[in-house]
Amino acid sequence: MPSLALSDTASFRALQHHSTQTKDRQLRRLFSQDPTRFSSFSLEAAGLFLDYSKNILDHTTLQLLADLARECGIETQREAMFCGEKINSTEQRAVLHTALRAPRNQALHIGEQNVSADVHAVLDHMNAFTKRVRDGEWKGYTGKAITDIVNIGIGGSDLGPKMVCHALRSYAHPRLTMHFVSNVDGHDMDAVLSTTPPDTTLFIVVSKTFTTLETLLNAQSARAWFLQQGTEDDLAQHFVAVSTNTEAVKTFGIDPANMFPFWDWVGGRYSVWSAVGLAAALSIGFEHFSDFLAGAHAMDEHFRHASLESNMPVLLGLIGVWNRNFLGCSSLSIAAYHQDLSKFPAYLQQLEMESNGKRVMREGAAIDIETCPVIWGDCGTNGQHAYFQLLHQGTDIIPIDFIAALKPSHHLPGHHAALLANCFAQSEAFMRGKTADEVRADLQKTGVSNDAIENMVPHKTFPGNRPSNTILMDSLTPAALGALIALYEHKTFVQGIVWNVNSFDQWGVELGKVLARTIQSELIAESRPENHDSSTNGLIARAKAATVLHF
Ligand code: G6Q
Repeated sequence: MPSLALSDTASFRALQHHSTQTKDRQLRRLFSQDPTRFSSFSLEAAGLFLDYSKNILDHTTLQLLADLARECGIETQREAMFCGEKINSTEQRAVLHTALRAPRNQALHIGEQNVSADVHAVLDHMNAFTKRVRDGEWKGYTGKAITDIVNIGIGGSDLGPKMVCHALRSYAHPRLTMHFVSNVDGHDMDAVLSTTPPDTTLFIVVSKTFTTLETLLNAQSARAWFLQQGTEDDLAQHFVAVSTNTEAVKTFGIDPANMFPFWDWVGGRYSVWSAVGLAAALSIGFEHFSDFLAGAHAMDEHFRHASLESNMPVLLGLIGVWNRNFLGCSSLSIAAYHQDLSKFPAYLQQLEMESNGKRVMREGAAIDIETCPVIWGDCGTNGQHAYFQLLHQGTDIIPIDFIAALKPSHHLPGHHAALLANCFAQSEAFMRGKTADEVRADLQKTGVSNDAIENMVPHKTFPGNRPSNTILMDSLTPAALGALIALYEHKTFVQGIVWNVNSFDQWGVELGKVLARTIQSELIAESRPENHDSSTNGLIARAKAATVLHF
């Protein structure tokens, strides 16, 4: 682990030198010079295929990046994570989401805790519970089977289960409609409560701390709504909790028998594998949820044991470092060519930006290079008709991760070939671009004048040389999704180690949890606020005047 600034390490300097020597490299030329480029720069692991040949790099770049990873101590840190060392240094916690998806016989103890026994006890509880709800044995207070499930949680207690339920909706139980309420904005809860029948709705209150304002307020509103029809005695059939905080769950009024625990060594954004994934397990069934865990475990095994040079998460992470720190790319776009992955970019946004959006090193000194790029994106082909323009011809170079499944989970003829054709055509276009001569030749065929052609050439020219990765899976199964998420989790870990940040704390999020408290009390109070700047005072006063009855 470097205690020096990263830019002072030998491997970082070697990469800087290499990047200045190779800065004019063109992907087009790299492909035409080496017909084996695709096979040289692609690999398979845990059911996923990664083509990274359309990045502006060569074998030397990769070797220098692997040297950097080694100099940063990636192998030691990786083992420290898997073994349960307290690598989350600011919170003094282990980081063990990998233990949540390890098989029952893979023993792990940390301190007094038998981690694998505890993890599998909760999984067994989830198995029994999901079976009862799905089979219709778990009844609402009028004796009818559950039809609607509302997951109340925010951030890591929402994005994971919501994304997984959506991604695996082709596996969903036909009787169960899944809802997710996260925002403190009452419109979110109101919209759900206006459609759900109280006697067949099950609420899962998901909060690691059970102190999060949004979640507790939403849970209280759901409880009050429920009690308009049901009684206090009926609550146990309609409210379950997922948390690390048993006392707060009891105080809220949820029977601890209906609580699914997890542990402080599970970070919110890494928690979908724990009981936080209960909504997903209810929707897709426990067997499929187990396949989802197994897919992630297969990626864990690959990440833990493969050499750095042939390790998919390591390569994805190091290519990201190359693009960010040596090619100056400040954002990464995720293009999921699968409608069921439409919530995946938002999930990755939290995973990467909350983990590595940091400006000090683990030891506390300021970092002297750039860290996490902005992560954003949407589904292909929709993005092509919106922001892809900027990706093709804008002034910034924005690398793209294309993600696609080779086989669809629908039977509509023609659609899947069109989808994949667009995915592959876009990555080709980003790589090749279109030269001025190619534009001229095209325009000449249309018979327009030379003057008109020259006017159009700059507008129709594409610089190309835009880096991209393409990740393919056979089809979007629970196992493939598990492997895909684990791939990005470990990629995030690799980058965190290289940038020497603590990827497992989130002080910026904690700040948000306290910031609004003062203003909320001022909004309700009689007096005018005076303790802020004139803008904040003015906004508060305006809100008080307009909406006093609703507070
Ligand atoms: C995730 C973050 C954050 C967290 C939410 C909800 O890594 O810590 O997104 O998940 O703030 O917190 P609770 O689960 O404690 O309600």
